[in-house]
Amino acid sequence: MRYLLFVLLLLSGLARGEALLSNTGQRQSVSLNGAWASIIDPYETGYYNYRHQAYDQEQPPSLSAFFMNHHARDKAELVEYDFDQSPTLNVPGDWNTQRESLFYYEGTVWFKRSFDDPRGDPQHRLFVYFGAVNYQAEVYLNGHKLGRHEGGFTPFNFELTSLLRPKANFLVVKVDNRRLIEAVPTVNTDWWNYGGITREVLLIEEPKSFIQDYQIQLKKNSPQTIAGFVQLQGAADGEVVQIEIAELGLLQSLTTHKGYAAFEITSDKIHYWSPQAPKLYQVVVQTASQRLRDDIGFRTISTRGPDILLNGKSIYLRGISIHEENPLRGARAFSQADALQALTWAKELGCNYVRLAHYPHNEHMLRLADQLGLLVWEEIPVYWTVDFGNPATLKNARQQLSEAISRDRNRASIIVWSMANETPPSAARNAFLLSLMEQARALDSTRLLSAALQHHAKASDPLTQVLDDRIGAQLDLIGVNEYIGWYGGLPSDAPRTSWDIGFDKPVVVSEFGAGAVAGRHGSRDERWTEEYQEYLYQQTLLMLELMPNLRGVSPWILADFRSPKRLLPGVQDGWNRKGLISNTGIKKKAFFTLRGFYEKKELEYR
Ligand code: GCB
Repeated sequence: MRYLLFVLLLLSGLARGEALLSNTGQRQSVSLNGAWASIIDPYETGYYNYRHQAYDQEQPPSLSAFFMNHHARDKAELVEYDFDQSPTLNVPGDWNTQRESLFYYEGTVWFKRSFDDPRGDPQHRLFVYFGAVNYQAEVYLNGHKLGRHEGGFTPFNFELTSLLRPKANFLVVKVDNRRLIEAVPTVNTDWWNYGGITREVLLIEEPKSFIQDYQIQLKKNSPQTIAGFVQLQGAADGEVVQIEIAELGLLQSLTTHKGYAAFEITSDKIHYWSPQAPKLYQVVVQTASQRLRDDIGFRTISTRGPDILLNGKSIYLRGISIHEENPLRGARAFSQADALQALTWAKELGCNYVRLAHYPHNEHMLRLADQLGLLVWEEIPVYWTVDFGNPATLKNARQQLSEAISRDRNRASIIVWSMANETPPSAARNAFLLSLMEQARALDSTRLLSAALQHHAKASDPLTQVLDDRIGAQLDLIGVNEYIGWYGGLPSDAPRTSWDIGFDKPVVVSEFGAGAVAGRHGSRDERWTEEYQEYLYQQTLLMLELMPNLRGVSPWILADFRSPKRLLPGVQDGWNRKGLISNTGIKKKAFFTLRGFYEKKELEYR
């Protein structure tokens, strides 16, 4: 029985990773970014023996297992892999764009990186932190399994302390980006399935008792109360933690119980964060052994009937959808510079809002959005037809959602957690989304919950579009994707369309768009020309002015992005061309159409 319990614990630990360290940028760390040895292993030879049994289930594992990083001890020994003779791949980075032969590769790649114990204090603990690995990661240190993680866009970490050696530790990661029916997202997506260790890797040194996570945000409906919690790990009962916001003259001491303490602090001096004035306060969370700094903004977000209220005032979301791709490199984005480029373009467009589609983007995007004053819709990759009836799929989606919220809950820019994109209504789908919403509300009750829904034409009148997806009744904000004039009808149908909205709630058109090849010109009726795209924007914007409850829009999409589904030669060539900016950096005509609309909207909602 005890053995069974141990195995269960071990399995659940392996599947989940460990409690997430937040605000990693401020922790004492050493970067493991750079060149990692890599072995491309399409048959998973380094993972399974020839009877297809996993090596990491054997005790001790065979030296043939790649995570053993074995080297022949003498000339007679047979060893059929060698990280040190293998080519390297850069971390962070997608493998697809680092080596031509990997462009379409979907499968397993092993990564290895060696390091010496970096700790300044041998009493301290050491963790390895991955910003993201797409899609599945099995992580080993010095031949021992640390755990596995599923989900390509959220962070995870493992403690290494008990396995550390002073010199030549070897960290091995098996990365597998095969698409799977039961995965989140599932096999079918309209974006590139970039594989690799796609975000930074850090070794993080922590004292024995340390600050693992905290939430410091305004309490819902209570603009003068800063509320939240601090969670310590390894703390003795009764350990004290302090929260200080010097600029507001606030200093609060909390006594933790089992490492946890909740708090509320009031102040009538808060300058609220907003796109016009993205004020961030320096917040310090401190224990006897650690001091963590964060820059946090305070704002309220709520709704009243069709209005979205930011700090109590009605706003219109002038947005744009963005993928986590640098179009100029045609590669997965990961850096501060990539984030700056995307968000600078959004600002040039006149945005006060961005929809980060279709999964949580890297943390630079959120930190920068906080600084630049851009409101954010963050979403998880519950996209199209995930396996809604599968409990393991739900567990996975819930985990990705919690990881996203744990990482980003202190970013004032985020006003929306989105549960899903264009998922087909059914009882199983509704139950799935309700479970996610319950999870989101339990972790963070302060933000609006949304999803990008679909609409349908009224049976008796094709020019009336109905928005009545029942899940909308549970959402705070209704997102709707519409492609009138692209996937059906003509652009000129848009202004003649009326909308039957079944909810007394704010509506955001989370997508509309048309494909255009930058530099291709012709009549406004000719597909793929800039003129067609421009005309579709003009016509759609006329429609939006008449759409009931509309309080924002995030057209599809800021820039052309790679998609293996977009195959038309000479036009798409593997790119979704709905960008307002091409992958050569050219702004298409519709960019300026939208900018003009946003200039007008900004004045209207001043
Ligand atoms: C959509 C999807 C988005 C696609 C887009 C398109 O509705 O949400 O992921 O890329 O349409 O271009 O068709």
